[in-house]
Amino acid sequence: MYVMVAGPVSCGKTTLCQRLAGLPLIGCKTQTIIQIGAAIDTPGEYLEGRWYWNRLINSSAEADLLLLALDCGNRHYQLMAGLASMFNCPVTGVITKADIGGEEEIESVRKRLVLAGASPVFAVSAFTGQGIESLLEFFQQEEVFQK
Ligand SMILES: Nc1nc2c(ncn2[C@@H]2O[C@H](COP(=O)(O)OP(=O)(O)OP(=O)(O)O)[C@@H](O)[C@H]2O)c(=O)[nH]1
Ligand SMILES: [Mg+2]
Repeated sequence: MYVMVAGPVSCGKTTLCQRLAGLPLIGCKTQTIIQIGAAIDTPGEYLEGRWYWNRLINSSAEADLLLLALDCGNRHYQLMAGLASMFNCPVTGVITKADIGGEEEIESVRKRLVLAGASPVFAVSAFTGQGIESLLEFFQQEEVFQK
């Protein structure tokens, strides 16, 4: 049972995967699609560059759930409307780096994730642990991500 994580460059996907797997948070650039615990981590470039989308779609075939991530520090990145519909699995939104976002930033990211078709949407921080428990409970309900 796998959760795949996709989102723009530096939005905090790898750090979130490490947090979900209970691993030390070690920053490093993701160069290709890798497995971290029960998560499939992807490079941000694979979402930002449409010519890579086939790789995301292929890898999502292994996933029971896709987490679409966008961070609070990213004020302008627009996810394509209906983006979630290209994946053959349910798509849940994660507002990452919630520790650096005020209400306005969190709301702005939530709107962009919802427009992309992600539902439900969780606000999380891998650094402080905010929202991580709720996300893990959701995985349990959905019977995905058994560590
Ligand atoms: N404030 C804050 N910063 C974070 C958090 N999670 C990650 N970061 C920082 O954000 C930067 C990028 O984190 P990564 O997890 O490597 O981001 P990524 O989405 O995997 O990036 P790519 O692999 O390049 O696509 C690093 O400097 C992290 O320390 C968080 O919860 N809060
Ligand atoms: Mg990464």
